[in-house]
Amino acid sequence: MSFQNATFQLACGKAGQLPASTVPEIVFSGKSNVGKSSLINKLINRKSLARVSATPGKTATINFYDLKEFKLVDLPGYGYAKVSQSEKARWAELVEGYFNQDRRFALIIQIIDIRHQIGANDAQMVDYLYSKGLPFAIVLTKTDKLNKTQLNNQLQYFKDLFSDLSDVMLFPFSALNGSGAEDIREYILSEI
Ligand SMILES: Nc1nc2c(ncn2[C@@H]2O[C@H](COP(=O)(O)OP(=O)(O)O)[C@@H](O)[C@H]2O)c(=O)[nH]1
Ligand SMILES: [Mg+2]
Repeated sequence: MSFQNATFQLACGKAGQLPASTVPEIVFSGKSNVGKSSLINKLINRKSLARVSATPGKTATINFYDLKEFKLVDLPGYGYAKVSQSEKARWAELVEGYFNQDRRFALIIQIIDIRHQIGANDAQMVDYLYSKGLPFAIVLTKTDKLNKTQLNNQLQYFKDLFSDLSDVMLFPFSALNGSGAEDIREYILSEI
């Protein structure tokens, strides 16, 4: 199994149109603009297979990337303030519709910006994953934006925050310099 030769499979905007789950799925969840697409591109060594956007709130589809033995699934981002009520409802229907299906959820990667305190939406998402008994790990992204002291402080903050979730892994990561990518790849392969 490897991260080579990923292909884009499809973008799906409706839960009823999701493709059947045939192989294990690695799911990427997080706030708009947190760096989901950048993480996916780094893991598969591609510059821009997953679309990286400077404007948050655009991707309201679930995107599937095919790696033969498993799939990477890019969920639409949440928490973008300018999104309408009806767009929010559509997001919830799509994401809950996805998680309520009988699928092969190998690992959910919850991505959080390491620079800030956890947002209400992020905490809610972690609670949701936990309460559904889904296997998940946390990736703390944009580490390149902090100096060493800030980085250690934020790592400790998140370790303390998630200390109740004893077996949940935390991975610091930077899409800019790639640090953390190999650990995340290894962990994903160990969970498939
Ligand atoms: N410095 C830095 N910028 C990042 C990192 N990850 C993502 N970005 C930037 O954050 C913005 C949003 O990234 P994107 O991957 O599109 O986020 P998504 O909306 O969660 O898919 C883009 O401008 C990226 O270049 C990172 O680790 N370090
Ligand atoms: Mg994206």
